Amino acid sequence: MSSFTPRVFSGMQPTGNLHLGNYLGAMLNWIKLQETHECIYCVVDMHAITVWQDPKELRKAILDVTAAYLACGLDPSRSIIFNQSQVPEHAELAWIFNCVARMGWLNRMTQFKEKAGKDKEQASVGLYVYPNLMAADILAYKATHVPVGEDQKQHLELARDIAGKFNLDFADAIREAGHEGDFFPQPEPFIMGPATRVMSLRDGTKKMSKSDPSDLSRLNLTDDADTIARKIRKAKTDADSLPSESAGLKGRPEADNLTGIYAALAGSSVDQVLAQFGGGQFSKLKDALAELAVARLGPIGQETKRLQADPGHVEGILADGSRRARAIARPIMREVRKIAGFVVF
Ligand code: AQP
Repeated sequence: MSSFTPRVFSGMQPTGNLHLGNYLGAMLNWIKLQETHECIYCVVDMHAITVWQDPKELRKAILDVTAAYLACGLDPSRSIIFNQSQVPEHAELAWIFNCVARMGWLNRMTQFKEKAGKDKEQASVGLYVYPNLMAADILAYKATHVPVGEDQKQHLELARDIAGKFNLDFADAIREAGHEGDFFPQPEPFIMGPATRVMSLRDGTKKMSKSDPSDLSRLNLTDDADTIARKIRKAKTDADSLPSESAGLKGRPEADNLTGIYAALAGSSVDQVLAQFGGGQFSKLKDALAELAVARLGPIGQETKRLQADPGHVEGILADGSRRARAIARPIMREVRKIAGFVVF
């Protein structure tokens, strides 16, 4: 049994509009966890600059993502909502973790390989050490649970390795500082629901992503009804009819993706969706999916736009959240400094 108080932490990058992948892979679980856990939700602006961001656009994107958080149902009276750069303990702990994590561990990270592409020499150093900052985001709050999409599983495993190595390397210092047992928890990933990896609407083998150059590849949470319906109509499919059981989705990434999306939006299972649409043409599923997506995402888009028109309100929520987040992170970081052997006044 862990002796750590359960605490949830997660974040999204302000690198563009939130999309259906962010919503189904992470946000739906964030919303649910507010009912049962203390939750801290961050707009990870320092992660965003690991690839170039125009400062003016970044500023707007931070407020837009916050507006989307609120429109989806995150409640600032229950959860802490803030932007990462307002709590300097994230960067400070990340430096300690840069010195704990091993090059060999980071060299295995597939997201760096994908994002850096062929020209690794030109990638920022920040992109390479991104997982160390992510470990610091979580552990600056001693968070125990991290709801994320499937793509973040490897980074979470690294965060666990970093926590473990810190606890081991500094075991004596942790004890001498008066802490019983481990200093950091081993954060658990929460990867839940029928759509933990939503794929591009144009290519069922590629993750739906903010940075895909084709807007047709994703449903943005701010798309209007016509755009949502058009994108679903144009979504790539294969030539066969839909199978009646989930085993029949093997090797059919587009069919798998569309049924998973439908199940997640309807709050049902893939088997239930196939019981309804199996044996039929894709067009039937697409019509129903367009209707469902408009019903679910339309109100979120409208509320996001309403909040975007009131940046003062959104900034106030971030300012308040940053104060509350810092009140938790500051004493934890002070202990880390002592444990590391720094002279602390
Ligand atoms: N396609 C996806 N399916 C399921 N979950 C997803 N997530 C992202 N894409 C999918 C989850 O959303 C959370 C926030 O992600 P992020 O914005 O911090 O980073 P990302 O994974 O890099 O998102 P993108 O859209 O792919 O951005 P770009 O294009 O900038 O790289 C995470 O929990 C993630 O798992």
